[in-house]
Order: sequence, then C-alpha cells, then structure tokens
Amino acid sequence: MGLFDRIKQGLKKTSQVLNTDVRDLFKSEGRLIDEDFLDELRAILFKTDMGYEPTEALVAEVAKNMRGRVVHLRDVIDVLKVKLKELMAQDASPLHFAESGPTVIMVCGVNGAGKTTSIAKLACLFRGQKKSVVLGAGDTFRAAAVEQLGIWAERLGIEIVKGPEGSHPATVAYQAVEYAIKNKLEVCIVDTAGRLQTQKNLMTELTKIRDSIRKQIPEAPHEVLLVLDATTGQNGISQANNFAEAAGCTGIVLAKLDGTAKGGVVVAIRQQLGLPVKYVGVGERHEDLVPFDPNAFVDEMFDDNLPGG
Ligand SMILES: Nc1nc2c(ncn2[C@@H]2O[C@H](COP(=O)(O)OP(=O)(O)OP(=O)(O)O)[C@@H](O)[C@H]2O)c(=O)[nH]1
Ligand SMILES: [Mg+2]
Repeated sequence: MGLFDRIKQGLKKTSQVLNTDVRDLFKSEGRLIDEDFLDELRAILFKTDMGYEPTEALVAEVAKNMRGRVVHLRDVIDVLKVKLKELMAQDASPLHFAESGPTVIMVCGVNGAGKTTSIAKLACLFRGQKKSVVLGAGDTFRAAAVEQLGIWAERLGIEIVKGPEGSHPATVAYQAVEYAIKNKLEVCIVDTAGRLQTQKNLMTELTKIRDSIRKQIPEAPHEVLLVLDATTGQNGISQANNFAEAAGCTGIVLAKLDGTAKGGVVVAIRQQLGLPVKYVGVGERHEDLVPFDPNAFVDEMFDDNLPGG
C-alpha cells in the first residue's frame, strides 16, 4: 500500500462523516450560502473534534468568500481545504538524528495510548532505511510490557535490552543506550510505562529517565515522542503540556487515527500545542505508521470522488 492509501485508510472514518454530511448540504443545482448553511456546516466540522476556534475560522472563511452566492459543493470544499492546510501548517519535521553515535528516542504517554506498538512501527521504519536499532524495555512496571516489546523485537529481528525484574526504568534506559554505543548501533528507542499526567511522582520519573540517558550522551534523547490516542479526541491535548514539561517532548505520534471519525483533532493539536505531529498510526500492524504531512492529510480528509456538484 502506498503512502496516500495508508493516510486514506487512517482517515476513512473522518472523511466518511465529513463527505457524507457536507454533500448532504447540497443539491445538484448548488446552494445559497446563507446563515442556515453556515450553521449546518459549523455543526459538521465540529463533529470531527477540531475544536471551536478552527471550526469558526473555517466557517468565517466560507462566509467571507461565498456569502450570498449560490455555489457548488466542490467550491466550498476547495475553500475549506486551503484554510485547513493553513491551520495545520508546521515546519517539515523529520526526526532529528545524531551527527555521530546513536540517536536516542524516548517514547512516553498515558496508559494504552499506543506507545509500544508505535515503537515497533518506528523500529520497522528504521530497519527499512537500513539503520541498526535497539529497543530499551523501559516499561518495567509490568512484566507483560517487557514481554510485549520482546515479541515485537523478535518478530522484526531487532535487538532489545531488558533489565532484571523490578529494575528502575532509568537503569534500563541507561543500559540500552550503553548497548547502542558499545555495539555502534544507530538508533535506540526507549519504551516507558503508561502514566497519567496528574501522577506527579511518575512524571518526575520521566525526567529521571531522560537524565540517565543524558549521562552518556549529553544531547540525548534526540527525540522525545509523546504518543496520543486519536480516539480520545481533544482530551489528549490536555495531557500534552505536563508531558512536555516533564520529559521535554519534541513531537507527537498520533496513534489509532483509523479508529475514529475525530481526525479533526490534528487541527486542534496543531493549533493548541507548540509540538509538531511527526507520525500518525493508522492500524495495528508494524507497517501502519505514516509520516505526517498536513497537505496530504487535508486532501485525504475530503474524498476526491465527490460528485462535481
Ligand atoms: N487501530 C489501531 N490500534 C492501535 C494503533 N496503535 C496501537 N493500537 C492498539 O492499541 C492497543 C494499545 O497499544 P500499546 O502499544 O500496547 O499501548 P501502550 O501505550 O504501550 O500501552 P501501555 O504500555 O499499557 O501504557 C493495542 O491493542 C494496539 O494494537 C493504531 O494506530 N491503530
Ligand atoms: Mg506499552
């Protein structure tokens, strides 16, 4: 499956809502853009969970360009697309790799967000780029978590560093980085246990994990990725600030986009957080991760097979 098909797959539920509902606003002869139309459009956009301000900005844009005119569906969609791309714009943000020595990527987020799966997906992506990878099983909270990462490592043929049972996550992170340095591996990805942004001691633990990585490579971790679960919609956003503060997050992986019609949450994330979205998860398999590109994302939100109107 190509990149665009995979984004399409991830956005299927969102684009279904958007397209069916927006199309229903129109008859084949077009429609007058009046207050009723704008109200109905507002309600549809809001359903994708993009949030109040982006919704208003989009409605205002349509009003500015088209109020009082009879227009076709395609014309409205074109206006929405341009504005959405503007709202979601971010600097191209590929991952930042170390100039020499291993690149360390730390992954954090709330329980069940999709961290471990996203790590397997990233590892798979790097392997495809012929980069050598080691995983650090830093979720020492549950034995099953270490096992889960171990299964992925075995399946993908990637090395893994596990600590003895009950070891501190900062120790495992340290050992994983040490292993990467000793064995001249290019990427070390450190898993962490899920935690709530309100659990102070666990948030401090993230800082400790990061500090123990820095003891070996002062500029590491080169990336700290916060995994957000797209199915929780805007609730995810409130988590981000605490994580960013404790772990120094550098970017977001939005997992489970395929499981929700709330794909508009990316707009809210881009509007409310200073962090770039680096990848989106579009399924449970190891190949279901795509680099985030706002333009491709917006194009796939709106189905291109819409009747011309
Ligand atoms: N559909 C779908 N499912 C996903 C995606 N990413 C993760 N999952 C599923 O979400 C569930 C939780 O994923 P994990 O990777 O274990 O989440 P985690 O954040 O590591 O969880 P904890 O370690 O328990 O905090 C699993 O059943 C995954 O298969 C995705 O992009 N799409
Ligand atoms: Mg996990």
